[in-house]
Amino acid sequence: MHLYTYDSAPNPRRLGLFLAYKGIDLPTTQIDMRENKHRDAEFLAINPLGTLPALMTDEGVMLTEVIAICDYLDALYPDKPLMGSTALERALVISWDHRIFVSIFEAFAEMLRNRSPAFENRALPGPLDIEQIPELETRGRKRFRGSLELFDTELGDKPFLCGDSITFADIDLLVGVETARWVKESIPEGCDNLQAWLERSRAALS
Ligand SMILES: N[C@@H](CCC(=O)N[C@@H](CS)C(=O)NCC(=O)O)C(=O)O
Repeated sequence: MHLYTYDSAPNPRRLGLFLAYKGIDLPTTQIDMRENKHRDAEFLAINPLGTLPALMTDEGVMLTEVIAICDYLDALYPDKPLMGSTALERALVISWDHRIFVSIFEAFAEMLRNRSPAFENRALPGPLDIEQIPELETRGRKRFRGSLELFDTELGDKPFLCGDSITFADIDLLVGVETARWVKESIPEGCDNLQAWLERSRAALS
């Protein structure tokens, strides 16, 4: 197995926290995204999507989606499960995770990538040239804040998103919330359940 990643980027960090919690150590190559190394022909020959992280399995299959990599590794390394231990728990983790990806990570990308000259013609991650739509920045902020307010209500007084123990869904929301600093967003005022959850999740992962 071989992991290609860039530790400080948000999607690689989702996987990095998963690996650290489970104590999994993989042979790894860092691809410097600040230097645009993920768009070099050399890396595109490995992962034609040009996205990170990417895991090459021992069978020579390339996995490019963090949720799939985590699900695969949780099955291979069952100690300290993060993807749920029953069929229902697993469904809940995937359900939360999908919602977090769509409503938090995509909202973040809308805010980050639709104005900055650094992302000109690269408004979406990946190999396609996609023009910016500046209005999406405002929509991203609305999606981000509104989704967190909904999550706050749904979380209520549960310790973690899926119940009593931390799962990959909590890791994803934590990375989504912490990365939002880049676009000057955070947990909205009054979301006290989420604020307490964030402290609990940080402690569980440390
Ligand atoms: N769908 C992928 C997303 C991976 C992704 O978008 N990673 C970002 C880094 S945070 C990336 O590679 N961006 C490449 C680009 O901006 O062209 C997943 O769920 O893992």
